[in-house]
Amino acid sequence: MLNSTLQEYCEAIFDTDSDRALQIVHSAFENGVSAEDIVFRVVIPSIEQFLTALVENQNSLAQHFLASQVAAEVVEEMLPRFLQKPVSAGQMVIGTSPGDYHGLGKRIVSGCLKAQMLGVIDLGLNVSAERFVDAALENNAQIIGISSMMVHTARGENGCRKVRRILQERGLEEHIKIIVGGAPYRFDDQLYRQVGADAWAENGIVAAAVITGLIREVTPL
Ligand code: B12
Repeated sequence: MLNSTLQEYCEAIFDTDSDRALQIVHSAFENGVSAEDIVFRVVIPSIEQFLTALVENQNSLAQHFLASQVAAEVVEEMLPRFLQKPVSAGQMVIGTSPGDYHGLGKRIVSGCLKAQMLGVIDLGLNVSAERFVDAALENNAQIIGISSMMVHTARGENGCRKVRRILQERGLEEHIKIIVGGAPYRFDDQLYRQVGADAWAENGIVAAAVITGLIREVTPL
């Protein structure tokens, strides 16, 4: 049953038919598949499949985008139906760096992370360094995620570098970690260090593992 649900669900995403994808998980749930199995054995494997296919140029960005957005929606719907109350892996805020209006990558990453039990608060586009830090404190987030698609917004003084300075000045470095992502970091895998981030990740699946590691290093406030 689970294998056929996964296959039908992936086919619906492949056809970019989100209504059908949702219908498939709803009918599986009504037919006795647990909320846990829907999340961990259908939705997350589907994102992994679409990401692998994207890397191998076998599907499109639209399909990957849809896979992560539908995943986030299903997870939000299924969480209250878990038999055991799910443990949140942690909390993060995410946004694009000042001057950067490329929001698509951030939305995909957020969808993937929500599907993997991380609380994600999306601060939107063109987020100032002060706002990143204030929002992290307001929401008890251990992680600040900064998305930059342009070289100057990744390297610039007002983005990650400034977030790092503020964390230093306010004595928050042990409590809040920074992860960055976006094309400039893919082209130079040491850039994250130069701009003062704690880590980078090339996509949402890798990001979930990296973030879980960072959260272990955080001292709670
Ligand atoms: C779509 C696009 C746009 C759209 C953005 C629409 C939107 N709502 O997002 C529009 C048309 C608005 C746009 C505008 C501009 N763009 Co543009 N744009 C692109 C394009 C074609 C694709 C970007 C994209 O969405 N990629 C797909 C996503 C899924 O990939 P991604 O963002 O890398 O995200 C993945 C990972 O990086 C990672 N990730 C992303 N964020 C994060 C965050 C964290 C925390 C983590 C862990 C991981 C992570 O996970 C994601 C999912 O797998 C790129 C070229 C390209 N092929 O990359 C140019 C590009 C980024 N744009 C560019 C430029 C120059 C501009 C403009 C200045 C053009 C102009 N003259 O007006 C403006 C700037 C606007 C601004 N101030 O931001 C340049 C940047 C050059 C550079 N080296 O700096 C590029 C590279 C094009 C080029 N070759 O010249 N653009």
